[in-house]
Amino acid sequence: MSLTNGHNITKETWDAHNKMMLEPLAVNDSEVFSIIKKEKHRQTYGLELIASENFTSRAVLEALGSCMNNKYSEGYPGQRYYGGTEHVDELERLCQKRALKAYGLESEKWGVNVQPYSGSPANFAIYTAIVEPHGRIMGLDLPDGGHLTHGFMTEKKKISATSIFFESMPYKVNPETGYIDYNQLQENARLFHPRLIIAGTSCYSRNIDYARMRQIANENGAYLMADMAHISGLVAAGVVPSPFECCDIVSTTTHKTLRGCRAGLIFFRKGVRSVDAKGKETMYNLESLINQAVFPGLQGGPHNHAIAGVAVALKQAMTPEFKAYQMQVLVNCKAMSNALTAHGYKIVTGGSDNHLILLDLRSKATDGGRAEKVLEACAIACNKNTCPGDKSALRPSGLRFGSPALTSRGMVEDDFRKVAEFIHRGIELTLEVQRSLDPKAPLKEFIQALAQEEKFQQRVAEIRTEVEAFASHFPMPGLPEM
Ligand code: DSN
Repeated sequence: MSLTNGHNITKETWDAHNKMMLEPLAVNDSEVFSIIKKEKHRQTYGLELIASENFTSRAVLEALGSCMNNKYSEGYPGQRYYGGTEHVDELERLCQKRALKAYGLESEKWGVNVQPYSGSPANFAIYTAIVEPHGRIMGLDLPDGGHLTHGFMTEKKKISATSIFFESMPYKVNPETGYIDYNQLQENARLFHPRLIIAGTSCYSRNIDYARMRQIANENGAYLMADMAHISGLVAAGVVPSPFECCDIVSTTTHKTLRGCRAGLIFFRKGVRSVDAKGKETMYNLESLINQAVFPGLQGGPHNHAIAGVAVALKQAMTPEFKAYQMQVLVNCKAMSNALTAHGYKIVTGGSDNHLILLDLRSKATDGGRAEKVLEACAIACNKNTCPGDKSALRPSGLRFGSPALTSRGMVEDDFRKVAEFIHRGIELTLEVQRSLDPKAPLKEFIQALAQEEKFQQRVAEIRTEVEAFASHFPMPGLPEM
């Protein structure tokens, strides 16, 4: 036995270790490699309609998979707790500069923190920075299209930490129209006196009236924050209204319409916040509060590989090609919405100003959960969602569809009309399965019938084969093999 050192490690073991460190994934871990290959196949041969998803570019994935992953750099550029940070400093500064430029912001008036790991930590950092423990926040209720981190709780339970550590009073959409009920928000804000109002959504197909929300925030001396996660790519391209004009703070994820890797950003205002009747100025002090809340308040070392990926995505977001893409996202969504309306479906609010639609299945005597399962079996990925006025979040009656991911594969309006046709066939099959069962049969029984009855499996196979043949014509962005 030839030993290499005093730890009883043989030369063979040490050589094997060194070889392991250089092996490609396919050789080193065929189990993980094969799962990734299966997921790649699912993405390539399926129709990805989840409104919050996208296919990022090869360049972003290369940056994400780079040696930037290896570096610790707690702190901020120029003030780190580790040595060897000269290149991550350069990277983080570049990412900050690009983030401001992508949204047309001047560095005297706005700053940005590019370290949040994703949207949920970004939002929690904002509340930690400016809302005292048990201070009051108002966000759009989750069943009405808001996000968990906008203070979600049910009658029985505080679900999100944002409703445990802060006092949350949600606002709602009008159950008839599906539009945000700004009048009700205004009335409730006058009683609740929130410290922070959140203008942001994860399932809302219309533009937000930021000016109206600014006015409501001003009446109460509240901060106005936008969570533009869903629409941040559309905002960067200038094809939907920008929240920056009216808001004090803007948070976003970077992997939805913005099409980067998974991460988060927080933009905050700098300079003069308000001027009173005597001309006395009050200044913003958001920069240090937010930076401290992100690090060291909530996070440790920034994910420098993610910052690299975000920087690349932001560069792409400033190109004419990106603007063309976002314009196509909008028209594709409208084409899908119109085609589904022509098939007799009800779309909440009657259509869409952005990248997503919410289909209301209440008039079809089925629900989102069942339809989602059938569509999934047919290689169409979307998600069940509550519709305004739904009595129970446990049986949501809607399906949410978004156009960003398939538009990244080059699809245009005609392709989305074809996609709508596939969705329609999947929902028709859902109704057939449902008709074969007791109307009160639980979801489990529905799934069993779908999986076990030959006639249903045959129909699934027919649709799936056509979906896969159709999807395979469109190129898949990203790394060729992964
Ligand atoms: N979970 C995301 C969505 O699907 O909308 C939001 O973070």
